[in-house]
Amino acid sequence: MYNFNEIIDRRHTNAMNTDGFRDYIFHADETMTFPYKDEEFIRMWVADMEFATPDVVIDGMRERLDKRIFGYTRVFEKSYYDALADWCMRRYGWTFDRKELVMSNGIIPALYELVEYICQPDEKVLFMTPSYAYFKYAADFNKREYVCSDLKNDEGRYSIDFEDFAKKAADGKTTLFILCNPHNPSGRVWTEEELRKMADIIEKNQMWVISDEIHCDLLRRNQEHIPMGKVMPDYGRLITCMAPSKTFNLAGMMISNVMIRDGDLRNTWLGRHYNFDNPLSVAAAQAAYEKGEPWLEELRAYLDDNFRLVGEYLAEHLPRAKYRVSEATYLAWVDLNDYFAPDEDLPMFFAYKAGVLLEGGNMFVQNSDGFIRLNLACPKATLAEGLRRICEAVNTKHTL
Ligand code: LCS
Repeated sequence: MYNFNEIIDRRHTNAMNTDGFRDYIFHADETMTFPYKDEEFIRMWVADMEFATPDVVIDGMRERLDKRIFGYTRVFEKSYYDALADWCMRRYGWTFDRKELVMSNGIIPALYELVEYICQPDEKVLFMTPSYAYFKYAADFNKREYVCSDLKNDEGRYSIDFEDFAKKAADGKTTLFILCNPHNPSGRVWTEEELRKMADIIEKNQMWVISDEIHCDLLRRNQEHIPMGKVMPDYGRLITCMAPSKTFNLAGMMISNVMIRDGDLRNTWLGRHYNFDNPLSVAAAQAAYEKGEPWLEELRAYLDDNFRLVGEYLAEHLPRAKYRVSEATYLAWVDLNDYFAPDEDLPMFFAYKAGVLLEGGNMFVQNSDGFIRLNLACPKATLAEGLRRICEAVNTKHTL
């Protein structure tokens, strides 16, 4: 039994979570002050966890440390591929050829590169909104236009507007679709039927697809993840991204897997990418895939429980909040439109009035006004205090 209730002090670790929020959420520097000291905040924002990385992963890094030399490193050994391919086969009934696998320091750096390699300057990138904002930033960075297809929201359950998606995909200049499965921030796990419908549209228009499956290991226990690679087994223009970073709280180790089917695109990548990996990260990722599964199963049970607790607390204390348990991720997506005007700055409100750091509103490109996103990957005591503060701040606002 792992102890997910332990509260771990993250100060003085150069953590984005503790020290980077002024810049990331508020575009401000250290002169920005709050009624709370930094260490008094309940932090429910950036997508990393308050839980320790599993011991088996730390041991993997330790074994690598003991080898004492940390020279230039790349994933050469087949054992890394075997660990990841076995993981995918065991959990998703899917596999990929070894030659397709390239490594990246992150999915985001990979997106920044792939958009450039795939899209000509006058071509456009399509994704679904609300969206993790870095999909847009990947287009902006490369000076490519982007096109959004708004998801439909029916009482908190999101679905794809296939008519709109098909129309936008049919534009000959829209050559790349970035799929987020499971979807951040809605928490949806796209079903086989939804994936097949998307696949038909993609195939008809011969679009490139980057399937960002970074959250796929973090499913609620009643859910099943289907890789797009399984739905489109013979489609060459598919890139699949997976990583141990979310699953095992290794984001700072900066290692992720990119499976590129198309040989020409892969050659472009290999020719232009800075192809080195951090030796400790390789050891950590391999140990995670080989030995991390029991820890992950306990983590999932803990997260399921946190999602249940949020539902119960909101139903009692903020009954007009719309909330559904996310099908995957550790991120809850809560509709507070009954309490706030659409243009209110929710991260600012909750930082000042509640001492809670969270993301929300226009941080998700579009189609997200009045929503907050809560990171539930924290000990129950932290979660309880965060919820208490959030609900109290909203209820106080409404009695003023
Ligand atoms: N793709 C998605 C869908 C994500 O949610 C994230 C992290 C990444 C990629 C980042 O990948 P990396 O470059 O670290 O491999 N999501 C975050 C979020 O929503 N807030 O903080 C990070």
